[in-house]
Amino acid sequence: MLVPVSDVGLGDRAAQVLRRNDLGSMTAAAPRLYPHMWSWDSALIAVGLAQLSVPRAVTELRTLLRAQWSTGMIPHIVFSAGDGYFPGPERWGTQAAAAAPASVRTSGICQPPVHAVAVRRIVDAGRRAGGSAREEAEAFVRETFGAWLAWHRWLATARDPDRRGLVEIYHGWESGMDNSPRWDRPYAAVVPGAELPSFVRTDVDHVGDARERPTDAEYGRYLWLVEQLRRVGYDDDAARDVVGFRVADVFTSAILAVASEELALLGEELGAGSGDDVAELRELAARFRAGVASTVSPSTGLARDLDRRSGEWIETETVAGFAPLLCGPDDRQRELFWGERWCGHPALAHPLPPTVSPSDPGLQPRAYWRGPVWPIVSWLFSWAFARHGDDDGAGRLREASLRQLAAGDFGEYYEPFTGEPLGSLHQSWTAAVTLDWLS
Ligand code: 9YW
Repeated sequence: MLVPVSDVGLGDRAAQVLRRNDLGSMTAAAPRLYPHMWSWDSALIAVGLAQLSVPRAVTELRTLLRAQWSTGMIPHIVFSAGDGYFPGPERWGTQAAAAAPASVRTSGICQPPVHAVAVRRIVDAGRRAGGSAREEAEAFVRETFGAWLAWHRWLATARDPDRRGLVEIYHGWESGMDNSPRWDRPYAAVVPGAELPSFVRTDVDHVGDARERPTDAEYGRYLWLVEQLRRVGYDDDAARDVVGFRVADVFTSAILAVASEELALLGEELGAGSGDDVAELRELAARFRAGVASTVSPSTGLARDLDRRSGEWIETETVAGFAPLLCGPDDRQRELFWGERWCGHPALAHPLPPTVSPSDPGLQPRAYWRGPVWPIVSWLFSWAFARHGDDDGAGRLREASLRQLAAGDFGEYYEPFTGEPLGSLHQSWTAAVTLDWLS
């Protein structure tokens, strides 16, 4: 019998969320709103699971890898048997795609490559626990190194055809930051065709206030892009030519840089992959780090995305502008991050990075990726700060986040000025990063 959540501590409550959302060999991203496995969620969920059980964390990532496409792409959704989410497998129509796996139903686009970061955390947890946990974690790296390498290689080729060191995305969903104002300009050029099949949204049924979700107009554009990709069978070359949204995403590029470095280190430490593989990953890390640095605006000091269709920089001040801080220490960015335009803004409930600068009058405090604080974003920065030796920065994010999370609702995102949890509650990755912060 389940213990009532109010009777247990934060770590126990977080563990309980992961147990309740556990579908067996995958974890639903959220109990009702997202009844399937999402790619970057599953990686962060594995980070939390590793604190509870290394074998269960390994299972999560094995399930994800079973959905990997023959091109190397890891799809953004792996569908469970559950329903109630739109667009589901029929709308994606990936069965007809040559590269899709035969026995698993998936979407046809990807999400940020945080997976090697999760593999590193699983190895760390395995080593702390010792014995069979250590053996299993290390064996998992040896067994799956080639699959992760194929994933990074796909991003570096299919999605960076000109070798700029920037990953191109074909859908805002691929950034993980679906309706961020970063994408407003490129989306304005996406005009749904009359052939767009009609649709009924289900997401608005699962949140208290529809204004916390993207609008119907936004959804029409999202589904039109799916339609364009579906019609070319999700073929990488054809997709590049037909899709109405092509943006070099600086945040995803930074994640690819740092995750490639982690994978190279794991390969070296554990004798997984060849010397050439490790060297290739190091080259990718250097290429994407340089790509990220090349986007920094001299006036704002923030990194920018590049709209590949219009050739224009995207100047919106969002948290993605701190992409260089994921790659390594950067004094100017560090000052900005903690300064008054961001975490040091006096009106914030907690000194944590909102998705849009609190000094920007366009910030919408309750609207999804247009203002709220997302705990997983704070976690990524705290992980990166610790990795680069900035223990003070990592500690500050950890403490503020644990204060934000103390009520134990594990919101999908939080109102930046009041600290109220928003979106779906009992969100798996929010609970997972809480467990990591408590470890
Ligand atoms: C959707 C699952 C996903 C996240 C995304 C987030 C949201 C799905 O939920 O997208 O239908 O809106 O934007 O980053 O992976 O948690």
